[in-house]
Amino acid sequence: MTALLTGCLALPVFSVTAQTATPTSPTLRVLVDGKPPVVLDHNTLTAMPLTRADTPAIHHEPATHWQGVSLEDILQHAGAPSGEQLRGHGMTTIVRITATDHYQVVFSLAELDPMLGNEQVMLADTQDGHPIAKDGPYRIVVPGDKRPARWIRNVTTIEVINSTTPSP
Ligand SMILES: Nc1nc2c(c(=O)[nH]1)N[C@H]1C(S)=C(S)[C@@H](COP(=O)(O)O)O[C@H]1N2
Ligand SMILES: [Mo]
Repeated sequence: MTALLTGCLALPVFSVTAQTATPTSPTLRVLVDGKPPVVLDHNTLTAMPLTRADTPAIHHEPATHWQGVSLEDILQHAGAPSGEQLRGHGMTTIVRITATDHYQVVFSLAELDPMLGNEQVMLADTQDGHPIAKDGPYRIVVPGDKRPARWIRNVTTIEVINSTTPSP
């Protein structure tokens, strides 16, 4: 019994020690094929142009005011091609986003490009004026989607990958 109690008491102490060792400023990795990896911290993101969106109540999500930065701005910051540079094989380039629970979603680079699809997709870091807590610190919000399945929570990594298949 004493051994059992000691075991139970020791566990929380161990996990507190482990938590203090993790970084306090969460970072986001942006990996663009052929470019050096970019790690974005909170300060870099807040220096980028602010975007806002108001989304109505859909699915389980309440009506919400979001603030953050546009995904397109993040991709350009990390060196992804855009505008006139985005052509040919670039039409099969995908943007794959991964979360802490390994949920993943993809967009095409062309659907996000301001000269092509110009679809508004944001990386939100505040929800109704507060930092996104358990679903954050970063969540993708696609105000134009009819169902929030691509509103991936707890984003950790954004990858820009060419998905061209070899010719037969
Ligand atoms: N990280 C992560 N984000 C996620 C999901 C998930 O499983 N993991 N589910 C998605 C789906 S399918 C929906 S409908 C919305 C809302 O999910 P909820 O209904 O569980 O809040 O979040 C999306 N974002
Ligand atoms: Mo869903």
